[in-house]
Amino acid sequence: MLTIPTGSLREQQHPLVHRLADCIESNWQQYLDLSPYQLPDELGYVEGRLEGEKLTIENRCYQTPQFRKMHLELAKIGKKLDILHCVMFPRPEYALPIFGCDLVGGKGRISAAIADLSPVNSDRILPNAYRHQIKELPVHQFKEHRPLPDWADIFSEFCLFIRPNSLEEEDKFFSWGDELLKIHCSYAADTLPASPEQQAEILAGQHYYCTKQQQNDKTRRVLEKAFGVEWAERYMTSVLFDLPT
Ligand code: BLA
Repeated sequence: MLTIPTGSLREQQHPLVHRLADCIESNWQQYLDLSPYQLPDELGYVEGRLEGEKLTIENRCYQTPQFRKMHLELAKIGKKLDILHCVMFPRPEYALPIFGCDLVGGKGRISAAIADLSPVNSDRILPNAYRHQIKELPVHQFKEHRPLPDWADIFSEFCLFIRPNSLEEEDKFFSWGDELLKIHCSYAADTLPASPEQQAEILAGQHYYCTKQQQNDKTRRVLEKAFGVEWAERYMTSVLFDLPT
């Protein structure tokens, strides 16, 4: 069994980032058979400067029989910005949705918390097993739901995008993310490959997902300011949202 290193950047980050990073990794360990995934060499751990602040990016990346790439990225810009980014890309042979989660915060509070299991089949509806389980989860109320931008038509009907308003809401978001991961990892661990026709459809759906995520200007702008336009383009298309082949 592969041991995930403990600690690191998250110890200096917002508590919700820290907890969710630990939670993601413990679900991965518990349900899936992890092996390392090699990111482009110089992009595993990155330091830069943004408006006089130190920017640190720490990437952890794994693969399993069902997942091509499971990526957890933590980033911190001085005291200004704290980021958790996580995407689990299934291998296109499997009819599995894409788990994605992003936490963005700064100056002690989280401004954006989003989590989804995004379907990539052509009807863009989650498999029944997922829909049944998600519908049985406790319904959490949040004071501030945030509107999704135009590129975000990739997300499911269950997508949660909020600004947490209290510790209690942070806890509720954390639990929701944990539940989604448990549903997803346990289902994925037992899933069998899809038919060849389905696989072509899945590949197209994953391409669509990645090209849409690459249109997130807010992510791009942060990276461009710290590392330049070309670096940001390469990072978004080869580390964050590389297209499956
Ligand atoms: C929003 N993402 C953001 C914001 C920033 C970043 C600064 C704006 C926060 C706000 O409006 O409060 C920045 N996110 C980053 C950076 C990285 C990152 C630099 O992950 C990586 C190094 N984004 C994802 C994933 C999802 C996602 C996996 O990476 C969803 C599953 C969504 N982020 C997402 C959405 C927004 C966002 C929907 C809001 C965009 C908008 O309002 O226009």
